[in-house]
Amino acid sequence: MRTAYRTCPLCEAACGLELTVDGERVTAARGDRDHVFSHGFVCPKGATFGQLSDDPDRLRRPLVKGVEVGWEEAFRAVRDGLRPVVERYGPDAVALYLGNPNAHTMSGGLYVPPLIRALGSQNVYSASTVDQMPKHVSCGYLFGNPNVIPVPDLDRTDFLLILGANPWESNGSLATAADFPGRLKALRRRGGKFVVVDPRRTRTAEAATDYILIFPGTDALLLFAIVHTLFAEGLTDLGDISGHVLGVDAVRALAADFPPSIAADICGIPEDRIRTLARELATAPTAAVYGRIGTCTVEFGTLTSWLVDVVNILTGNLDRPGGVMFPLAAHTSGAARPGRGFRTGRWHSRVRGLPEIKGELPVATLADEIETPGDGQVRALITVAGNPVLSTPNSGRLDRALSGLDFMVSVDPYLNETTRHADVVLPPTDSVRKGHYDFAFLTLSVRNFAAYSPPVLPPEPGVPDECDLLARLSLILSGQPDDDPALFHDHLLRQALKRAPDLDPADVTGDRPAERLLDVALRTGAYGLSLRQLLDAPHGIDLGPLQPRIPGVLRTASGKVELCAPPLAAEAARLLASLGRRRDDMVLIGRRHLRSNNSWMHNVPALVKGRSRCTLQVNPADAARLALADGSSAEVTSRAGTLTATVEVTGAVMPGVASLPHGWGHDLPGVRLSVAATAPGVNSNILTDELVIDPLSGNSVLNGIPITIKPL
Ligand SMILES: Nc1nc2c(c(=O)[nH]1)N[C@H]1C(S)=C(S)[C@@H](COP(=O)(O)OP(=O)(O)OC[C@H]3O[C@@H](n4cnc5c(=O)[nH]c(N)nc54)[C@H](O)[C@@H]3O)O[C@H]1N2
Ligand SMILES: Nc1nc2c(c(=O)[nH]1)N[C@H]1C(S)=C(S)[C@@H](COP(=O)(O)OP(=O)(O)OC[C@H]3O[C@@H](n4cnc5c(=O)[nH]c(N)nc54)[C@H](O)[C@@H]3O)O[C@H]1N2
Ligand code: SF4
Ligand SMILES: [Mo]
Repeated sequence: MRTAYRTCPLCEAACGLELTVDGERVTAARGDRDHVFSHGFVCPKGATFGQLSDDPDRLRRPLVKGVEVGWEEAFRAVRDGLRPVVERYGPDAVALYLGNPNAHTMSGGLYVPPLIRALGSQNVYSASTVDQMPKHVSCGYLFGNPNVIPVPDLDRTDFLLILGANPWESNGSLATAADFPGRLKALRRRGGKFVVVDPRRTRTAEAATDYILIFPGTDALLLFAIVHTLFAEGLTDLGDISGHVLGVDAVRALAADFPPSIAADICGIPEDRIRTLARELATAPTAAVYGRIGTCTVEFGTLTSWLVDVVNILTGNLDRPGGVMFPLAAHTSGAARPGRGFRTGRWHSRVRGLPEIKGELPVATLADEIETPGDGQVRALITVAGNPVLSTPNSGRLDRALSGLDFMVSVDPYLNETTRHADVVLPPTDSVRKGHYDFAFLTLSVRNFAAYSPPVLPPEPGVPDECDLLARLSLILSGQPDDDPALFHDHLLRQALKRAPDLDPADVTGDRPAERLLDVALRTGAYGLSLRQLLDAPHGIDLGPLQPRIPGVLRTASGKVELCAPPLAAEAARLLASLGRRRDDMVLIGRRHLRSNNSWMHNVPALVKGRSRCTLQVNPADAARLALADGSSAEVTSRAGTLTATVEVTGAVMPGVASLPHGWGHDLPGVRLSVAATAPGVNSNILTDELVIDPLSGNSVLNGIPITIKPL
């Protein structure tokens, strides 16, 4: 028996785990009390870390047409499947879908970008367009770099406004904060306040100083009304960054059209409450506005995400302690560079003409590209760590489209709703045998820190690491011999060293390819750290509270914060034009549960035991009106599809709103998830509509879906 320390890879909170290892098994996982960031916090998911490795349904060997084969045979099948498509139809005929766990693996951070380059296809899709793309786009326009996203300074703020996020269950997103609930409790203990805006009285709302119910999809109006009030009452004060901001008057002009009197009715929030919210934000010693899924996965997602930061900027809270700030991760240099600004639409999707954003196309149009014949039709698909059949809109249609592909390969540990369509499934080694560094989330952390976890167990002989898998896929796609991934690893290291001319290659250390790449990034990074230093610090290295970074962080053409980019002004006009629309009688929103993780942890017995959580929540008033009894079945219909769900009558959702979680529906044929199959639930994305997107980001609209509900 021994103890090992490792960062939890299961959500964005990046907690330190203390693992008990008995031979080849992790028998227990608890919070690492000495961790510099999480201080012993662990949630029920993290506590099951070892059980994922033990899951008998987890694939350990590759599958070709559902049959277990050796690794070389599997790669031969991939080569034989992909090469002819590329050679006959060109690279655009191969699409790539990247799922969420790529943000939680080193292979995702280091080997996915070169995989995309090796593929050379315009058909790159990811879970980002069912998630945070609106925030990337709004920050791209504001700051010139879509990956520069300010996070709420949770530990120092006096007033936090949370819109469309439920960190009590999700543990936070686009704000890495281990023990987010604990940090919110500390905020209140030090005399601060936090207010939650949500159509559902969530656990976060219950713990808040105050919560405000809002009709789904209307946050842009609420925020515009706040901006209107700030100007009308002379409450704007940009503070120290005022010399670095352009476009304040243009925003003032836009906001003139959106007084609280207009927002009140549509949002369902009294005018006075909107005004006091504006005053609270402006007069608190420090304040931060934070928006997440409920502000992104809506029709005006980019506009809403932008308004979140407009309020932060106008109240003087951008880039100051207690406001919203830019983290500085150890693998990034943080050096000031001139910028060229942000733009989208370097290419367009073939069928719907949707603009490219950050090198990808909206996943809402993947089925179009597969189903529509013609030049450039998608005929083969690679998925890496994704389950789009459960997680993307009108997934019933995508499910059918996938069966029409010539070839599909998935890098995934499970035979699930998506990978059952794959000709070849390549299972990655499980997390216990992977090293871990959070390339994504350390750039979003509410406090700067760094941590690296070496693999807890050594590699199994003859089993490739996930970096090897992606290296071999890249070699296949670029038409090179693929049997030796080391060729690719060396190529990446040479490229990294070329970008680091001051670094002596002989100084670079690391037992594995990913470790050497990390070492280069750390040594050339903002703090001059090294892999060795992180290996010597199993509980992480604290790098202190967030520091102001304007103007060095900006990459706009002007070198300033560009508050009112033309595409956003045009969206404001579209919002204004939408005001006359009739409100839908009943709309669907999602929700998350602490013991769930999108679609893929429903096979862990400890997490799914007890009452089914996949219920359709409706307000008692709607239940009475629609004759829906608690526990009964109801048929739910949208433009995209129909499903049957179990009704849960609860005052937690506001009238006119129903809530169904996503990631369920594990009863499709060919799926090998024996625990999940015992309580499969239903797939809420049967109902979401692939034709309605946030135009600036291509993001799917997953909240506020018009539905009808009928008792069965
Ligand atoms: N209606 C609705 N739909 C939603 C959402 C919503 O709120 N409402 N949320 C959206 C959001 S925010 C997201 S991020 C997406 C998620 O969408 P996806 O990323 O498509 O789906 P996941 O359920 O996260 O599936 C992750 C897959 O990765 C596999 N996996 C796990 N670990 C690893 C690993 O280490 N390596 C590899 N190669 N594979 C691994 C799992 O087996 C699973 O197949 O869903 C979106 N869909
Ligand atoms: N336990 C658990 N944790 C997770 C995940 C999980 O599946 N389970 N998924 C992870 C992932 S990939 C992500 S991206 C994060 C997401 O992290 P969060 O954004 O915190 O996740 P949600 O719980 O979906 O919170 C979204 C909230 O928005 C509300 N909402 C819906 N529509 C609207 C609207 O129009 N306006 C407003 N103001 N609110 C609205 C919903 O009621 C819900 O409470 O969670 C991560 N953590
Ligand atoms: S909060 Fe997230 S990172 Fe922390 S233990 Fe739970 S799943 Fe893991
Ligand atoms: Mo997500």
